[in-house]
Amino acid sequence: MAELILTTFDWVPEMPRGYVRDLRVRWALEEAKWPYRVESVPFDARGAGHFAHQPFGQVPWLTDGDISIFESGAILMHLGLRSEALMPIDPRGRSMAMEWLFAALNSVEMASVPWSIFVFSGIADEAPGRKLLDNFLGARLTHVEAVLAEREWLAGAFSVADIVMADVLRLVDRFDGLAAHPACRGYVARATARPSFVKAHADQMAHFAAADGTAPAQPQR
Ligand SMILES: N[C@@H](CCC(=O)N[C@@H](CS)C(=O)NCC(=O)O)C(=O)O
Repeated sequence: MAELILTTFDWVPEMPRGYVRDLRVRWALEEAKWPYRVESVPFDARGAGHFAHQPFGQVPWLTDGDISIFESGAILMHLGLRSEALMPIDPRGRSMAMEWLFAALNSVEMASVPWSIFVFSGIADEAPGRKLLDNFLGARLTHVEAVLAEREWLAGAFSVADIVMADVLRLVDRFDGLAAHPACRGYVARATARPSFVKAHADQMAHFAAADGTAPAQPQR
């Protein structure tokens, strides 16, 4: 197997620490028990080399031999196709993992990110558009809640779909958006109690703390 190199920013402000999407990749690599190296690109000065790997100037991307792949979902799919610890190998289980991986990104995160930007920005509850976003996210969460009330993991065994869905829901939970969705909350708690998440989270915190000389914070959900 070629050396796996995960690239993230050298530093980010306090607020996104613990939530930068390289965490999804770290988590998957920990679950698969594959060694990897972390490289950094400047947060403040994004050069042509950065855009050559990630056309939006974002992170993360993964280098696997002569393959360089961006988008956390695509990276997890790339890894999942090579490890049963990340994706079932039977066709039914595999298609379930894939559909839920896309659902996490394209049905839930598409609602949760605009909502969390609104909430994080401190825009008043009665501001125009806020109700629309609350309802949009609430509808998606209602359906995920019904599914998670019935199963431990989305595709039978734990898979990359759970890494992405739990990470998406974790951000909503950070802003108290899961208060009315106990099954979603329980799922986030279950997923983030996994040793691989705890290590991935601690490693990300340490990575960013090293850049500004602060001590890493305690692991959080
Ligand atoms: N859809 C991308 C999103 C990547 C993304 O939003 N990365 C953030 C860090 S979590 C970033 O690089 N933000 C800096 C920016 O957008 O300029 C993925 O899942 O990989």
